[in-house]
Amino acid sequence: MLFSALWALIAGLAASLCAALVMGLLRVFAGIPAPVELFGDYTLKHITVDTFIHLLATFAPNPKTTPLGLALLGMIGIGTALGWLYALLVWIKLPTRGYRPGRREWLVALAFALVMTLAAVILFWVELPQNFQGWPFEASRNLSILGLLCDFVVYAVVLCLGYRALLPKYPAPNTDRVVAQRRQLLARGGVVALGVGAGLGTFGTVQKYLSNYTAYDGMKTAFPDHVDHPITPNNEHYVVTQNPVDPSVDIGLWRLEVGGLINKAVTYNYEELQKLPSVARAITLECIANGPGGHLMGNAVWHGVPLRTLIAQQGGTQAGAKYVAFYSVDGYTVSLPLQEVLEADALLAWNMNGVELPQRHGYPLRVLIPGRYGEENPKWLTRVEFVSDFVPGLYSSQGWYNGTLHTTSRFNQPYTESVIHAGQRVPMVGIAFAGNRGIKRVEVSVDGGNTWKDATLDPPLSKDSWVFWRMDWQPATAGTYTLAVRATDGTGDVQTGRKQGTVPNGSTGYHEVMVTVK
Ligand SMILES: Nc1nc2c(c(=O)[nH]1)N[C@H]1C(S)=C(S)[C@@H](COP(=O)(O)O)O[C@H]1N2
Ligand SMILES: [Mo]
Repeated sequence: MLFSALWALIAGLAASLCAALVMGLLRVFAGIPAPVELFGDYTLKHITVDTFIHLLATFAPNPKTTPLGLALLGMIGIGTALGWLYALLVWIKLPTRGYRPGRREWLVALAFALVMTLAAVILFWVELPQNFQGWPFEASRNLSILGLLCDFVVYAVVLCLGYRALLPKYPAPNTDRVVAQRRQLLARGGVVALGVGAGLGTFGTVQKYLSNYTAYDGMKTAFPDHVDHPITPNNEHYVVTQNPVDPSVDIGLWRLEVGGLINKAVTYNYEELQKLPSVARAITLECIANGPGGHLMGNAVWHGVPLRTLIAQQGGTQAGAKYVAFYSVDGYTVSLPLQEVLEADALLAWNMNGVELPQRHGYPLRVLIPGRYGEENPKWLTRVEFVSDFVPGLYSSQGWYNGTLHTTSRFNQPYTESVIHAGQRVPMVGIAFAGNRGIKRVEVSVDGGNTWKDATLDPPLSKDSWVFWRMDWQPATAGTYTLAVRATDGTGDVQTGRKQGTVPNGSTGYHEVMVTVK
């Protein structure tokens, strides 16, 4: 019993490593999400925003790779332990005869593969439609299921053959004892070699996977010399992504599908899509995690087809279409009230500042929803569905705010370290943003919010763009000053001074700068 348990664990480990190698290869070469990623996506949707923030801090500075690595080790651990369950179920009396697994062993192994696949498919059903090469929705779900089946079949086959090979045996009749012993040794060596090889192979594929790691996640918009360009250059635009490795879409495989409660469903390839009537518009994006004065905000000219145009082309939506759901190839899902999205004139863009969408900004297609935080502007779009009910996604499931973004404003200059002399003219400049509500007025205070004066506004690049404000200040006397700025949006609502952190509703409060006048 003790012996078979030991051999079972070794077989289980070799089988787990082989399965891990297959998972890695499928992920790296076919874009099929690895079970650990599916597990991660599933988990992230079943925790609250507070737990999420807590986990981010716990696993800092590698909040994505550490948990994924632990999940992989955990999976290998479970696979190893299951070798023992397998041994229990096949119940082979030792020593045994022959290297070929019997019927019962094959049946148990088959049952293992099927039960594991079924369990994963049921548990991860919502996460399955994702593929990092950009396969469409249904195809990607089928590929993910096929991938899981492959992983678990490989596990089961190696477990079955490996366990048999490892077990001590009666010498076969008419064989020399020495020959039999050598054969046994070779068989055991073979299983160990297979395990070691698969382990090394897994290590290699993990390295390859991590060579595309999204180290740029959370990158802020560049702010050289405390200046914001009216239009942020693409390579200086802030980036946020849920993925440890972003999709790298094969444009030949990719499609945009439009369906649900719409009169004519349609599928476009990249070329057909770009023939639709299109427009270009400056739209500012801001992450919900952007605090007062923060730089998780950028402005770009996006070019693509308005959702309205697309709907008109397809004969209009049907009664009962209350929400529009966007599905991305990385499994990211966002849904929004249709009415609001149409009023905001949402855009499906394939071009950013005059060039094809950069990979990290959602190549080949992303959605812009003016008035909403970045989290509701899906990248790598592949499917648009008109539906009667809200479809939950990652951040809405965690409990992040999903309403219109809060009005914000900030100073670019002066800043804390600015050298200011009494009597000198100091140009003050900054930006204000209220999504598609626009900015009507910006006021600046140089006395910590006691008195306010109007700044002048540059004409915005569009109704959805941030606005630059300016004002000159001539401090008469030396001392320390607290500068503050507040904006009034297009509806006449004044930005609130109430300080609120970014989690979970998005920050509010004025951007304040303390400066010293000499
Ligand atoms: N498919 C997909 N879309 C996504 C995300 C993502 O992880 N996957 N991240 C969102 C978040 S939280 C933000 S703030 C914006 C950032 O867009 P950017 O990287 O182009 O600036 O993309 C949003 N769209
Ligand atoms: Mo975000």
